[in-house]
Amino acid sequence: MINDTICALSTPYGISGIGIIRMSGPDTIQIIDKIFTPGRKRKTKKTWETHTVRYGFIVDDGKTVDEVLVTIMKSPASYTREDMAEIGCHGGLAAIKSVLRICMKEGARLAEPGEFTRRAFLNGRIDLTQAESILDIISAKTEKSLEISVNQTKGTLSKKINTFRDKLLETLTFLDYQIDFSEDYGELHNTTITKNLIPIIFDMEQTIKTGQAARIFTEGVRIAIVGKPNVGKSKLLNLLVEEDKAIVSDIPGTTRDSIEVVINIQGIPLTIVDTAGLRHSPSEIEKMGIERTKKWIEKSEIVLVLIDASNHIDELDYQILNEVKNKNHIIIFNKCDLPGKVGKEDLPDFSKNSMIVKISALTGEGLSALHSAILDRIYAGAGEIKNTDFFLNIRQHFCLEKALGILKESLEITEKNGTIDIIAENIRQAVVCLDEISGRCVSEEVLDRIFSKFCIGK
Ligand SMILES: Nc1nc2c(ncn2[C@@H]2O[C@H](COP(=O)(O)OP(=O)(O)OP(=O)(O)O)[C@@H](O)[C@H]2O)c(=O)[nH]1
Ligand SMILES: [Mg+2]
Repeated sequence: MINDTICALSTPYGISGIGIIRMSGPDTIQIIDKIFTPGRKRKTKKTWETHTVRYGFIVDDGKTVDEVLVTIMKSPASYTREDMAEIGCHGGLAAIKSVLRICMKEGARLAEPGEFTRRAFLNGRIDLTQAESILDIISAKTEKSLEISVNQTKGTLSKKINTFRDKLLETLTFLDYQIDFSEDYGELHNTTITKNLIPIIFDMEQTIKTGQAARIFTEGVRIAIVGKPNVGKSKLLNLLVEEDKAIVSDIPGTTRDSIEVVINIQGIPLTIVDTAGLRHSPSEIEKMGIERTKKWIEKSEIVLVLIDASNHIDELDYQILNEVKNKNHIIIFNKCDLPGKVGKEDLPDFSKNSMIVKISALTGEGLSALHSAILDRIYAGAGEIKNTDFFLNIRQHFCLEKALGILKESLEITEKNGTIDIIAENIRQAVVCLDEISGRCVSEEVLDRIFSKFCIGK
C-alpha cells in the first residue's frame, strides 16, 4: 500500500511559458486545498470534482506566489490510479521552485525518476510492457516508432504474452489433473501435451522474430560511411541528411573526427556516421581517427564503403573491402558524374556478391537507389515487419527466449515419454518467464532498473 504523496516538475526545468507540477497520492487534495486559493471564490464549490480545472493562485503564508491552473483527477480515474493534481504554473525557475517547495512544505515528497509510472504499474493500471512503452513514446525519434510505442501502451504486446500464458495454464491444468487422478498416464496424454505445445512454440518463435526485427523502429540502425580520403564520404553524408553537416574539401584527410547525424527513412531512425578516411602512413592525429573508424565498422549494423569510381581502384580500396567483408555492407561507386574507371569486374572475389550502387554525391544521382539498397539491407532477414504493431525490447526478448527454450525442452521430454511432474514444472517456469515480461512476477531490482531510465515527473 502506497501511503505517501509525491510531487515533481513534469515539464523540462528551464525557462518556458508554463511549467507543470504533478502530485500523486492520498494527501493530494488536502495539500492543494492548503496551498491553492480560487480566483473567483464566490462561484467555486468547496469540494473538488474529478477531472475539473480551476483558475487561482498558489499562496504561502498569506503571500501569493504564482497564478495557476489546477487540474484534479481523483482515484481511480487517473494516471497513477491515485488522487492526482497538475498545477500549471509559470515556467520560470523561481515560480517552479517556489511551487514545488510549498507542495513539499505541506507534506509531499519529491518523486524519484519514473515514480508516477511505477505507481500506475504497482496499482495495476498498466502492466510492465505498457510502462516500458511509455518511455519509448517519450524517446520516439520517428512517427513510426511513436505509432508502435503508442500501440504497445494500449497492450499489443501484453495481449500476445497473455495469450501464451493462458494456453500454458490450460496445459498445466490438464497436467495437474493427470498427476492427481490418472493412473494410466501414457502415450495418449503425451499426444495432448505435444498438440498443445507445438503451436505455442511456433507462435513464440514468430513473435520473437518479428518483435526483435521491429526493434529497429525504436532503436534505429547505425550506418557508417567508410572509404579512402577524398572519395566523397562527407559529401554523401550531407546528401543523405539534406544539410551541410560535414566539411567537404578536396584536401585528403579533411574529416579527422567522426560526425553522427540521425535521419528518418520510412520511419526508421538511421544514425549516419561520417568517418575519417582510411590510408597508409598517416599523421598521428589521423591514426587516431582511423582507429576510431575501425571501431565504427564494428559498432555499426550496416557499412557503406565508398569508392571513387573516377579513379582506378587500388590496394587500399581492397583492404577496406576486406575489413567489411563479413559485415552487412553496400559498396558505393561514387562520382559517377565523371568518366568511370571502376566496374564490378575490378572488385576482389570476396566482394563479387556484395550489393553495389552507383551514385554522384555531387549531383544526387542514384540517391533513391541508395535509399532502397539501405532498406533492403535493413530488412534482409527481418521478414515482414513494416506493418507490425509491437516490438520486443532487449529485456522482453531475453525473457521470451528463455520461455521458448524451456518449452522446447518440455516438448523433447514429452516426446521421450519423460516424467509428467518434470514437464509440469518446466511449463510453470516458462509461465514465470512470461510473468517477468508483464511484471506479474518481477524483482524490485528489475523494476528499479526500468524506472530509473524515466525522467523525474513521468
Ligand atoms: N565530381 C564529383 N566530386 C565529388 C563527388 N563527391 C565528392 N566530390 C568531391 O570530392 C572531394 C572530397 O569530398 P569529401 O566529401 O570531402 O571526401 P571525404 O571522403 O569526406 O574525404 P576525407 O574527409 O578527407 O576522408 C570534394 O572536393 C568533393 O566536392 C561526386 O560525386 N562527384
Ligand atoms: Mg570527409
